[in-house]
Amino acid sequence: MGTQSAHVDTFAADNLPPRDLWPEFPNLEKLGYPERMNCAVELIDRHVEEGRGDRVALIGGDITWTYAELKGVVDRIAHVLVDRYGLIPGNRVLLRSANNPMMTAVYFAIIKAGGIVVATMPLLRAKELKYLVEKPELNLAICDRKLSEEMEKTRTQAPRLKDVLYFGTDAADGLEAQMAAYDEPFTACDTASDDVCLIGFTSGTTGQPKGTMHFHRDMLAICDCYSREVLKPGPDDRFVGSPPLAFTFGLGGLVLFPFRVGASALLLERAGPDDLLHAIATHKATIMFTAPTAYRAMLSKLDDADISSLRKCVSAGEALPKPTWDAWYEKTGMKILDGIGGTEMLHIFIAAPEEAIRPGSTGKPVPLYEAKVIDDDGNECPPGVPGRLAVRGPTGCRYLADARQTVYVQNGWNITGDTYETDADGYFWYKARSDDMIISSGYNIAGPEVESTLLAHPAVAECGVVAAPDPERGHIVKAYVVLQPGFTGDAALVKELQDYVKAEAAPYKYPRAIDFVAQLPRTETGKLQRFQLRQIAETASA
Ligand code: 3UK
Repeated sequence: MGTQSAHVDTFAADNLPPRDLWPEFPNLEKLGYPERMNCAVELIDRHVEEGRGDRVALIGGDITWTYAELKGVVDRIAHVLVDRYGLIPGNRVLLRSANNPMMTAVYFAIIKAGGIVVATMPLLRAKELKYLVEKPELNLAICDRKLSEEMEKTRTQAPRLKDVLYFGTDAADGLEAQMAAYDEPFTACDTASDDVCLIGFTSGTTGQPKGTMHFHRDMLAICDCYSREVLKPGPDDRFVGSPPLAFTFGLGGLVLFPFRVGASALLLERAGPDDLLHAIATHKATIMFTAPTAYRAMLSKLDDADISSLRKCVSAGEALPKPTWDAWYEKTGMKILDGIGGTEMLHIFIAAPEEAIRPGSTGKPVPLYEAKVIDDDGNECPPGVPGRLAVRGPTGCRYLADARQTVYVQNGWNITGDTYETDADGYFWYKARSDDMIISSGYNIAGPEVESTLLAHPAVAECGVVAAPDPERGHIVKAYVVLQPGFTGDAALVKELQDYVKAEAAPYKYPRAIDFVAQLPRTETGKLQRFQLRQIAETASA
């Protein structure tokens, strides 16, 4: 066994899955991490120690903090947590805030003190928050005052939550007031590199959300694999984007990656397409992280925007359709970096650097990761044959006390739930979530492929394609379409779109039904909620 855990509260160790249900971690040793490390030290203090303390770490609202200033804030918060709230290594702390510098400082203060962060999406309600208090058995929450309403409701519904500490307030019992009493440096908890520091909950469309447990070393591994090898940022980069920090896509892309190289992060509490464009122009951002739907929404606004500072754009969360990639390239000259990641894997594990991109393909396994497409018996599918995506690498799935561990991890591989196909050159092509495949008259049809075809038609702004029950065919392909301004959703347009798909794709894939809608149901992370569309389709045909 490795080095001793620093956790005094052994909840994490007690609730990790049994060792034989963990995935394998090939290539982990190649990263050469020491047995003991605290990722807060590696990502923040290291820059101060090595003379980069004056560089800007965080910008947001009216705050600009250098690395030295951020370290000072983190240290004061850590003192408050340990001294006044009795935090001991291994305790879980719930964190609730929109993306901002203070949230980030609290995040690292918890980790620096040896605690475990349970970050939550700002839009969650008390009913959902209650589970995120109870499942990880925590008794302290730290929350932006602006979000106090649901927090207070949560408190009445989850009595084990003893303390709620607010920031963004000048109240005497608020975090800022309490921090003022401390100005000594805080000595980081001497954690093991495989001590848990984050429990990231999946958004979970069905059943309870799953808590994914990540170690200090995992926080660095995603920086040293995807970011260093594919994204390749430098210290002068300024990162911006939309995903919440409670979503690990946002955590990595907006905080860990810039911090690993001593770059700057611009954090926006509101990060819709207009906010993003405005922030890029104002702060001269160079690297953007957002979801495919935001790229599409920005396309029509680029003429009035100044994005000349931008040099790299990353897309993840759902498939990036080729028409979106093409349109962005045509308008900006930039090749969007698509990448598939997951909460279980912490971040992106298949992607391609600009020079190796094949538009429409997700790419190849990120260096130090391995991926394959397998059939129902676990045998590898040859190129061109769709199957289940399996991956392994330095990070991987460990659910917090959850029987679904054996669904995600099989034979040491992480099974993401996606249907993929490889080509002869080893590129990976996304088909659909495995449970989103449409079976119509015996044909297997991937909804996202039909969506991608429709998106290339000038009338289509957004679309979602799902199975609708049909007495004869079992299911039919049904499209929900949001139109571009200036188009009318009438029978003629339905026919035109159907003919268009028949001409561009195999005719059996064309949507036999098309509904025009004002918007599509999406998660806070920008994902299309296909199960919602399926329910609407079912109700409509009943
Ligand atoms: C889907 C994609 C096609 C896919 C995430 C980057 O999305 C993230 O995590 P989640 O746990 O969802 C994982 C699932 O989302 N997906 C994500 N990216 C792509 N499908 N192309 C893509 N580029 O079904 C995957 O299994 O919410 C993404 C980094 C960190 C993340 N947590």
